[in-house]
Amino acid sequence: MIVITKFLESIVDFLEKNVKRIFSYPGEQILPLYNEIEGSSIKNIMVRDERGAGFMADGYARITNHVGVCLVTAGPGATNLTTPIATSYKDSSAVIAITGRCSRDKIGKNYFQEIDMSFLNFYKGYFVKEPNLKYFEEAFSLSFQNKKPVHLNIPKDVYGEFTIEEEINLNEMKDNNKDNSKDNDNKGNDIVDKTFNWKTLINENEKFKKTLILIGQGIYGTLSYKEMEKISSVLKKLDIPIATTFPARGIINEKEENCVGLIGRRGVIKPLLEADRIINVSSSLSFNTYPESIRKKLLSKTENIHLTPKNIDEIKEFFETFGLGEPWETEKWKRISPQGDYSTKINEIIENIPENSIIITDAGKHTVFTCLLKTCVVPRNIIASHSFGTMGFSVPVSIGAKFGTIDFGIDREVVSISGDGGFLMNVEELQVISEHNLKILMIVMKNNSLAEFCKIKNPNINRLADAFDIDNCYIENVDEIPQTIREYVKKDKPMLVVVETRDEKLPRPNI
Ligand SMILES: Cc1ncc(C[n+]2csc(CCOP(=O)(O)OP(=O)(O)O)c2C)c(N)n1
Ligand SMILES: [Mg+2]
Repeated sequence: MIVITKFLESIVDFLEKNVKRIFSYPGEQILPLYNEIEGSSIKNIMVRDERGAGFMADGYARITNHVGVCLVTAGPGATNLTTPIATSYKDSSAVIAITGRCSRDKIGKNYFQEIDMSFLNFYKGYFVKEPNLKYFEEAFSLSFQNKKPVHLNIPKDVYGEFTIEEEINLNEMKDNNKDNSKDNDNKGNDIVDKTFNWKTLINENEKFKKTLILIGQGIYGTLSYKEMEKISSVLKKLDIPIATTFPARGIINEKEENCVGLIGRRGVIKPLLEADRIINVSSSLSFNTYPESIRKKLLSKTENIHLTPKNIDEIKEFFETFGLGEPWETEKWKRISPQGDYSTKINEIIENIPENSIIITDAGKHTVFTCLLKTCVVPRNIIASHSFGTMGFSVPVSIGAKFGTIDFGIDREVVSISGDGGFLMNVEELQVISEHNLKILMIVMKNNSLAEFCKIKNPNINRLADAFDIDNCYIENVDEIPQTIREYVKKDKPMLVVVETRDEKLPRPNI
């Protein structure tokens, strides 16, 4: 029997099979899809600003290593998504952004909310010009495999048409697609992309006395969360020193003997300089990892391996073979000792939350202090906007990460650390935390300044939390931190802690 289905039902059926949850905000141009999802098995989280939807999808994707999906309307809904989608693009996070559009006959005719939305195609975007699920299949697969945001722009009238099941030539689909304008794989243009069989490298092992393995977050590939956690037990058995980029921290427990830890601008430099060969496994080698002044030199002794494993066995095979390289001693990354009031308080927070907490920072001084004070022991111990430095990131990304822990059975606390500037940027999403009683510990470091830029005046942040019916407290003294966190951990609800701090200069970056 041939079943003929309307495209709207086919989409929801596809989504039901592929995602547990989406983050959305309604509007005229997506209403058919929005309503159909409401009546489906997919959990629909209504945010309070589309930026929230994008950031939540990002947080969800980073902790689960699955895709995070957001759905917003045309025009202003889509423009509000630009910052989170750019953030997920720069940080390689698997976000699917679905946007609405007026019906096809009105496109380009100055219709209400009509605008070319290809600005969201930072990595890839599809204009869904006909009712074919291939667009969805291709978008989900690309985003999941390559850990990048992919945009689907759907005109309203397509929903009501019958689904076409015939194969589309995907290349043709791309070429014919006005809105599918960019195809950018985000490689630094000074990195020579050598795609070769890594097994040939092993034959050269004897030529090198000091091989450093450098790992980036690309190594999570399409592993399940449980497999991400297992990588450390594979790596710790190797004799060879292993360094990580910031997003990959915790991939090997930083307390392990052979773990060099964070290298680069905020990490150690010596191992990079001392190594006679660096095997870069799945890192994009940003300027934070290879700082400008030594970049050329480092690139000249780096072999790039783009390993995107589908399961832990692929990682085992690769590293066990490489473990044959010779052991050598080098400097390791060490956490700093807190100096002033700001770092002492951040340190006290880190010391008192569970070691495996998912800490989500914002952009500012607290980001750097958290990075320098935390020893990472598990993957995604710190989630930050590493490459885009986005203020307003922490609260909504924490919400997405929290929903990810719920959906994938990940038993870890979620702790958001923001500055008083960044916290106010997405404060409306406190409503989502309150409505869903999400157990997130929100810390606001109140130094009454925007980093080194300027002084600021703040509203009464505790009263703001009251307005959202969220438990909150105000701390001036570092001694109050342990007790406050102990009590929080026992409860099953969110809390906001405003920590008054004196300002403190940041340690200088390495180079
Ligand atoms: C959206 C956005 N706007 C501006 C900046 C530039 N910027 C980087 S850090 C910062 C100040 C952050 O202040 P706050 O959130 O209070 O954190 P603190 O440095 O005080 O810990 C600013 C304005 C940015 N990174 N992102
Ligand atoms: Mg501040």
